[in-house]
Amino acid sequence: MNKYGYQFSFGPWNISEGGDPFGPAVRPSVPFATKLAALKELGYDAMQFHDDDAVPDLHDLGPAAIAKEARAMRQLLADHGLVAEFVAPRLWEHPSTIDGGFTANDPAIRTYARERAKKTADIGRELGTNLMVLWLAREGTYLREAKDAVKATHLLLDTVNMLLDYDKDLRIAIEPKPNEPMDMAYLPTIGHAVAMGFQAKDPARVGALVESAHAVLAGLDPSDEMAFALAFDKLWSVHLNDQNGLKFDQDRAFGAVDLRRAFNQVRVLDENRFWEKGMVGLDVKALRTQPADVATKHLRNSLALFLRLVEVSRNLDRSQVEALRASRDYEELDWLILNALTGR
Ligand code: GLO
Ligand code: MG
Repeated sequence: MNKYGYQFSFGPWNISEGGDPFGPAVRPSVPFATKLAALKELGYDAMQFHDDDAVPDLHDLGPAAIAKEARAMRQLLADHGLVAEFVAPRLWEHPSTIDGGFTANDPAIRTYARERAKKTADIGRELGTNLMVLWLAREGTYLREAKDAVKATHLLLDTVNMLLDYDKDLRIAIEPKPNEPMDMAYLPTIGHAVAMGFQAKDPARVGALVESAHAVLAGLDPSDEMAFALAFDKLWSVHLNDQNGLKFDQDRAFGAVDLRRAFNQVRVLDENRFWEKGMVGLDVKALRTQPADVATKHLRNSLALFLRLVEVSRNLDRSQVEALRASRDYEELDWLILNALTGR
């Protein structure tokens, strides 16, 4: 915890080997224990998990063994003074889920996906977190005719309701992304996620996670996406990072591409006391060019930049901002912000 009250998190996938679709890993894989130590050293407070980050062999284990492994992970975190922020079902790698899980055309695969998500909820309970993130990676299509989109929407809603029934303490944060790996995802924006939540059987337990890069890929501004969720008290976590235009999902260090866009995300979060609502996750990836011994600097930079931008936001002359809004002198407001961002 820092003096501003924010808690920071990342996931084991944020210290990676640098493989991309065109080339193999270029750094050795880092053992989980080393990642945990790095998390602490870098000033972070919590780890984010996929179900199989916490329980790698979950496919081969029964409920009791899964619970035991998850409890051991919770203890390991506690030994480092850390906690788990959330757990997410990794439904995009298994051979069964090539065409999605919850929205697959094959009912047997839908059953697999739902059963796996229930295991994820069990793991979360043992890890000491009731927050489940649903990044619905393959719940979409490459071609529109491949699935029935109305049915798919109902299948997603049924899945959310099933999970809410299964675990009465569970809170679900939907992490939308418009594309990649699919051409088109069924829940591409925060509006979609929030609508799904309001339609669910217990709307108070369904919220959203905004990832900066995903909003940019949807052609939207991440701070406005965050604001929309905040307006309905639905923003339960964020994945801050950066993205250079409409390309592949880059997961660049926070603020590395567009400082002003980063500033506005921090401003919106801070103005709405986000530190009381959720953790600040940094879903950032080291560049493939980064040598192995310096491959956590993206995490260092992202956290430090967030805190600097909190200061910039808090030091803004609010009465001047109000006056410039009132007089519609947005050129002067522009200058005020640019001065703040350049340390004047
Ligand atoms: C990929 C997503 C991914 C999720 C993570 C948690 O584009 O951002 O990193 O956030 O798997 O579900
Ligand atoms: Mg993410």
